[in-house]
Amino acid sequence: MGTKGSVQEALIAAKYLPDPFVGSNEAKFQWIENYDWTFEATFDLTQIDPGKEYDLDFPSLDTYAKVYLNGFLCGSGENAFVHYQFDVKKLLKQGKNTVKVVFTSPVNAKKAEAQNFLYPAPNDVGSIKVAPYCRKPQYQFGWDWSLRMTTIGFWEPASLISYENNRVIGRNIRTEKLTDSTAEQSFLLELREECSETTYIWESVLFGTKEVQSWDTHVTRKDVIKNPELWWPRGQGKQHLYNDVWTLKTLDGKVLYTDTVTFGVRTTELVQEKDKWGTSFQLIINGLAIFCKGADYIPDDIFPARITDEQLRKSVATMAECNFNMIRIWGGGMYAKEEFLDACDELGIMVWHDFMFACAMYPGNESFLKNVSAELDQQIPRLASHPSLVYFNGNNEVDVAWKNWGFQQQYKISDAHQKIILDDYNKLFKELIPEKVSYYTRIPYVHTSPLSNWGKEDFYNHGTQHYWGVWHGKDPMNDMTKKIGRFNAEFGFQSFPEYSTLKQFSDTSEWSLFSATMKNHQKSYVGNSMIAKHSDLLFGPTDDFEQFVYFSQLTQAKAVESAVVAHRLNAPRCSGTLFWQFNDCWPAISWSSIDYYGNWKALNYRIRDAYADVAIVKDPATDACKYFIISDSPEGFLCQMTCEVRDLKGALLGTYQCKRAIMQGHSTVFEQELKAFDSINCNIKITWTDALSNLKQLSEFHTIKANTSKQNYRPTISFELNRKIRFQAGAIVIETTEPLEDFWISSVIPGVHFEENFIDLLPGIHSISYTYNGKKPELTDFTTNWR
Ligand code: BMA
Repeated sequence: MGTKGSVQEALIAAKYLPDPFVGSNEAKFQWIENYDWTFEATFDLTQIDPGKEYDLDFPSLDTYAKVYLNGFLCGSGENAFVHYQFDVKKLLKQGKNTVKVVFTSPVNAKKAEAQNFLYPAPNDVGSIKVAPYCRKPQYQFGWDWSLRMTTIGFWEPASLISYENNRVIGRNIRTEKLTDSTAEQSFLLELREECSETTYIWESVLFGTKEVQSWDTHVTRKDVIKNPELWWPRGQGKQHLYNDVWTLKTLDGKVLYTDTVTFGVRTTELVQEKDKWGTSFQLIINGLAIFCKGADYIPDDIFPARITDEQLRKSVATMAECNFNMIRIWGGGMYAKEEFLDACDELGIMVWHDFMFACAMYPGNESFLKNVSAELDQQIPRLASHPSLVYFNGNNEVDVAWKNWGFQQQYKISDAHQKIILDDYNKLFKELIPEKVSYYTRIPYVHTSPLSNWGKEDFYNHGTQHYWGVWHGKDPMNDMTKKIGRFNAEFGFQSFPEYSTLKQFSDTSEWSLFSATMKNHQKSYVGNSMIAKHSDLLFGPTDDFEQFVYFSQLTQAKAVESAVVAHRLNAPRCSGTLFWQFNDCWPAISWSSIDYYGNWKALNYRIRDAYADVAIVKDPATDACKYFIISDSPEGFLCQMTCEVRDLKGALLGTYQCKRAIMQGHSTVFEQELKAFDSINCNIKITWTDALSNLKQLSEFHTIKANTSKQNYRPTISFELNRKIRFQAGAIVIETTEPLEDFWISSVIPGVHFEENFIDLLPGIHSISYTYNGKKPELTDFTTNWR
């Protein structure tokens, strides 16, 4: 015990199978899911205390498992989202003990049910679609950005836990009521054993000691905080967190539990009202309407056991660095881990959490609902105890799929079966889940996202929207700036990852859109032709694969950046923008803004600027030289701005100044002054002060015609030598006599991160800082692209 992982990872570690990410190795793993597997481990116990209880504790069993201790069955699992505890007191031995976990493969476990009655599951690429029946991350059955890898094993290590009488296995913290001067908080501890009407002593450093009565498996207390300090989303105030220490004791003084507890005080509401545009979807935190900015989050790895707490914290730190205030945990993956949510609490990232159902229809029979209930009873209170968790969503695209994807005809579903499927939907997403959510929390819940499909004009006026008209439809790229929902929970465009990532899974001889390896790493049916179509339109066709990779990133950045800017400019009609998708679960061609190895694509750099709380942005919908200042800052401020216009050789063409009182929302800057430059190539540099009086700067090219004079030109690249040496950091100097548009510097060595990238450089000397976490890069390790 003490280890974690899956059959698949064990076979890789034993060198029986190769790295599934490389080439088309994925195919070599597919047989595994058709077999049942047994794990065995031993541990020594020097002593068994007869006065104590003993549990075999499995934070995760993935998925269909029977657990034996010393040859006797002690428990079983059927839901990878449930934390299992099995009472093993009677089975333990002094000395050597043997634990055996026998896994039935997810396919074997569910194929009879799946063959019997069909629930459409278009992303499941297996021959028998078992995904809807399996309470296991749905992306592992195949997705349009994921390989198929149905892991069998443990995401976390198992352990043996001993305790006296009872122990605490969960908690629930919530703000019941908030006024200007008080917050009413309720706190709950969940006990391992039922113990109705037992009296306990609950000590709290913040609130004092109380005698509390248990009911069922719960003990609760209510306390009032006077003049509470609130938890706010990033940009709207501080993320105040209260730290407490709780101890639960029996009346005769035995300690059942003692732990530090961190919580925040906030309220969260969702307004969905008819208004002059249609139907709103506005999140209100502590009484204040918030414009939500962020992305959709998928699991960081196809192998859940590999995801480290450090990685989760780093992801959240990057979100904060990129000015997100929200992240959506998408329903085809896994429930967020504590480390992830702790980081969101600390950094003010609001969490929109889907329940784990996506793009398929799901059963609603008694045993399925019972299984889901076990997951809800654990996950809802755990998740909801975090102040960052502000919204629960029933599923990803299940409702929209049923109504619009043509399942009924495609799968020839009889009327009677259609009725069953729809009833099942209602039982799960309109009865069971909302009942559980309102039982445990005050957090708003809606049964699905999106509430409105993309397509017809009026659809964009109501509730949540996943706009896929450019990728899955034939809409022109510019529609990203026009088809604006009331809350845009998904929209995106794919790109290729950078060269160092491509090298991890392909040989340079395979660097073509048509190689088997490249095709296997593109899982969307739309394929690379959609990237090529828009890239060709924006940047011209190219036969050079490496240049295409670069263009693909610029195309993606342009698509998504223009959308989020349009969404922000559309506030308050529009109240949120979450692009698809933040991360990757393997090195792939996908919608991600950060690749599997953590490298930032062009999109991620652009998003950081576009999401700034106070941002200067160019009009995304036209080619005009028109700039807006957008502020999410809760307070107004006075802004002093200067604009310099130069030709692309650097000669000054004009200087303009203005002072503006900036209120929340947006206003136009330098529109009249810049009209004269609409149809010429120039560089626009705007310098201004933000709400905190920081000096900020935007400098970019406004190019109408491509500059072809630099085709064979090479700038000089060197290391900056006079810089104070920081640990694992450096700077690159770029000396150029030509203007370099969208200048990209990347490293063939993994782990190098550039502070800025994909930037416009006028002739002159520029420097870009970088950090590295592996081998120190040499000059020859850097690759550059520009236009
Ligand atoms: C959305 C998501 C995912 C999918 C993406 C791209 O619908 O919810 O299911 O990966 O589109 O097609």
